[in-house]
Amino acid sequence: MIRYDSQTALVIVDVQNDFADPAGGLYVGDGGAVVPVINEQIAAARAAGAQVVYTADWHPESTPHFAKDGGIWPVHCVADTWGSEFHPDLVVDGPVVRKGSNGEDGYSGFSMRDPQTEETTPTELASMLRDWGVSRLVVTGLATDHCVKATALDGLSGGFSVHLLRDAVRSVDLEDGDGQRALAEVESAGGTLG
Ligand code: VGL
Ligand code: ZN
Repeated sequence: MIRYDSQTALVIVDVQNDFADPAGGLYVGDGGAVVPVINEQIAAARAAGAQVVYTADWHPESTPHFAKDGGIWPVHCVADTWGSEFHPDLVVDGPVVRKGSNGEDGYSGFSMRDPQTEETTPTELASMLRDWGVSRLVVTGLATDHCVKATALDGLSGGFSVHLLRDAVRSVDLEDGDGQRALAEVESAGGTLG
């Protein structure tokens, strides 16, 4: 069991229908399996006085993030659609950080990248965590090889310690092994896996 305390935040990355439901626009194989695992973690975190925060991929209808507009991804997580809603079984008990609403295509919960200028701007996540006095993150969600990885790596470079919960993540695996490589990258950047 993971240790939670008041200086720890459980970060739940993008557990949205488009990733977690087989009918979703960018279904991550077995994505829905993370939901009960994450719900247990939410209960444990709350019982120990830890913080719980969610990120949501949140795109306009057209964005260079999407293949139809010059990017690489099928349409997913368009703002205020079924696909951008959280999985219906996910317990939502904490603030939500939305990313991508202006067409940005960053993956991290901490920052957004303007695809035209490549300029990166922070989301409210880091300041929220600092206001709470959080120093340690437990990172979960979808997808291991994109938003989970980017959020974990940004957390580490932002000075947080990061624990990634293997049972509570799943990967897209555009290329075989992407998920495994992402875990290795997080570990070699100083994160722990468990
Ligand atoms: C994600 C691909 C595109 C993710 C978001 O949440 O991991 N992956 N947009
Ligand atoms: Zn996206």
